[in-house]
Amino acid sequence: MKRISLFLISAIIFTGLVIFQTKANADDDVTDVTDVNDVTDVTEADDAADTAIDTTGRTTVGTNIPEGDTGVGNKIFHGDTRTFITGNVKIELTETDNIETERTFYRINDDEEQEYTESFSIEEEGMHTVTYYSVDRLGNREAPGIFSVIVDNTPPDVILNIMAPFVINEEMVYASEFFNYQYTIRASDSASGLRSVLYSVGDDTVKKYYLQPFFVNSSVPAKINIFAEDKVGNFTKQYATNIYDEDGTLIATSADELVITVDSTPPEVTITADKEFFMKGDLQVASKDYKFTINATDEQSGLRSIYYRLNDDQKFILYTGEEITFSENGMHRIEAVAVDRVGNTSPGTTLEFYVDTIVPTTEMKFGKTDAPSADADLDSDTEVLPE
Ligand SMILES: [Ca+2]
Ligand SMILES: [Ca+2]
Repeated sequence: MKRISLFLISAIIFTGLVIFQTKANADDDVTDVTDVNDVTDVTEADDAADTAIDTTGRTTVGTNIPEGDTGVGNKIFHGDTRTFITGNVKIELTETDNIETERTFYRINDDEEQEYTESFSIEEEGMHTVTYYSVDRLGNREAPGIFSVIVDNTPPDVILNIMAPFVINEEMVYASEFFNYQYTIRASDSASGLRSVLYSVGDDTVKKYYLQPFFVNSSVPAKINIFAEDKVGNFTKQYATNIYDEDGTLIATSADELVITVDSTPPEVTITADKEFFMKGDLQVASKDYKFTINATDEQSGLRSIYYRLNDDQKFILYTGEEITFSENGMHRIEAVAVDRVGNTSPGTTLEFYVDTIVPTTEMKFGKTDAPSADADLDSDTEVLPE
């Protein structure tokens, strides 16, 4: 019978170390509850130690994300049913015997059995079974211990999804300096599992990612640094990028390849009458037959919509190409704004004019005739000669 203890001291020394302890004493007690508890305790201690060494250091606000794109870790992680290590973790076999142990042997999977002389590691990823035993001076041979570990050298997979209401117009991709880009990080680790995901926006402080999208206001996508770590300390800063428009259409898989043109120019709006105004001094005068239309153009992202209001209206309403006419006599005003497809709104364009509906009035009176008349003598400009 054998007894296996698993000690994790990776927190104390730089390289992780798994120790399988073998006892050549055949009478020794078997797996007892205490051992299980010990393992559990050690796992917790390991987690705590990991926190002390790595996670805390990295999550502290203002800490930079470590250099390097990827790295193979050196931690040991006890899952509910399985133990994970990396190719960097050293496995050590220690033996005890009541008299004296002679030699210890081990075998990895179905490989050839070898004598144990120093700690070893398993580079190859996947599930491995280590079989080990010792023989004492008197030829007593321990029943082999078997322990399975899963080697995980692969850092988490990370995808950054960027979404914004991009506009594609004539094969150009337009954005606005008012855009709030939405960033979602998807990280997963198929072996030991994900421990944590940290990110920073440009040179800003490092934050922990809590599965919630975050938003950054900018004209083009911000540089996002992502640091994802699995439970055995493999980390990655490399990630795939998907850039989507608001409808969820994938428009690029790299922020570098995507050429974004920032449209910061609102549409230009014109309000026109179908006939020329009659000018009375500076006053533009129209009749009730004048028909007004509103036009807007945007050379970049394109026009989205036009809104207008008349006279003292409080609210703008959507303009849908209708002809606007006025039947009331007096001053009138048309005010229009236009919005382009990335959301730039033009300042108000106003046209003021007078609509004249008042008909002329004509009076008839008798004027002077060329022939002198009796009345003519009374005209002031007629010189009345003295008698
Ligand atoms: Ca992994
Ligand atoms: Ca524009």
